[in-house]
Amino acid sequence: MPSDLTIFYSFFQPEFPGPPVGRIRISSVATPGSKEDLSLLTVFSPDHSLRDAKTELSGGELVKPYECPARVEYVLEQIRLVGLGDVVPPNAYGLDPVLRVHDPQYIEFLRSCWSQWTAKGNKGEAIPSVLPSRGMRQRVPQNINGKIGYYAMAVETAITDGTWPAVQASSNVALTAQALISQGEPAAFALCRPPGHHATRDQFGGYCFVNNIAVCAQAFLDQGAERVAVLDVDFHHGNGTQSIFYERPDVMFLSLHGDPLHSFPYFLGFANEKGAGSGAGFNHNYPLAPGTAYDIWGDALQDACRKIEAFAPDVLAVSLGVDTFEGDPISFFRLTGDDFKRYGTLLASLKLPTLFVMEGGYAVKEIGVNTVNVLTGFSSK
Ligand code: Q9C
Ligand code: ZN
Repeated sequence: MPSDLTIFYSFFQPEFPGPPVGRIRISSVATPGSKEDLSLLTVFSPDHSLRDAKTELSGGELVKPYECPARVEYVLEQIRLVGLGDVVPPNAYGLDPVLRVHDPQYIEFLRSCWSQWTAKGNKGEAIPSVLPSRGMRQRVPQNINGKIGYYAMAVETAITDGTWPAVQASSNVALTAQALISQGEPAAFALCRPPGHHATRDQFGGYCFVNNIAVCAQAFLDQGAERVAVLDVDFHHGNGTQSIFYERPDVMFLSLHGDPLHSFPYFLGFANEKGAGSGAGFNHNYPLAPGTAYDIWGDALQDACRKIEAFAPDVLAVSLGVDTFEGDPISFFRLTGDDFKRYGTLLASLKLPTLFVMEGGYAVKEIGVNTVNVLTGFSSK
């Protein structure tokens, strides 16, 4: 078990905090010794379960959220079953790395939203009802019912009692995996929950609050990396990540997703969004039609990989959502279990230090197999 990870890539600062202590060796479920040790480290926190909303606004009803605690427990179970590698707890990084990509007032809103909401006598979970839409002023109201609309990019996602501590745990999970890579691990998996890629500098929604992968990309840069590629393979466009880095040439963002004409988030993710200012040419969207299977999806990924190679980043960060699965209840792609393994292997051919960050995936019973298929496809020689 490596507790002496001292190999630093030349672009990283050696004074960065060390690896987590007290690694957990996951006990065997199958016959001992029967499993390959694929040696891909996972970072996980049980505090994800504090995010346990009762409601999501869906089709005009308040339903049980698709983004539920069982999701990552299934992934963890599959990691154990296949012997992917050690599972380690997160370190606490505080808010500084989060505030490198998020608005301080927004973070203060996330922290205090639930207490302000309940103090107003609201009976249900905190959901916005009025947003600063076309023609309205963009200023922060004082009333929490207005404030929550100001800070929302969509209204399906309720803020609840345990949301903020779970969000903090999620970003710590991501940053711990990021640190492992900065210290020389060739790859690591941040088993984050809640997810992050829809969260902008100052908006939550689409089940996301803090943009974990954007926080990590910025952390790599702050530690000396010159270029980071963020590849988003979640079914949905990573609007938050795109918008955070849209005017920057040091982070290339590439996203394969359901065409926003037909799918959430509807208002961003089109092919002609190429970046702006000095970021022009560093944003690449692949909007894909309903029914897209691996023949088309895999070609788009190949194209994205060629762009990543030309960019020559120091590190690759993958927004890993498996809602591209054919059985996903809220999405319209047709990837099979085997397809996840295939594209994991394709990503390994880039031969880059690679950080995987968990995003979506709502076929809960299959989410473990699909997610771990990407990681074993990546790790298998
Ligand atoms: N009634 C992520 O995958 N729309 N977020 C849901 C279901 C929101 C997805 C529609 C989808 C958000 C991280
Ligand atoms: Zn998604």
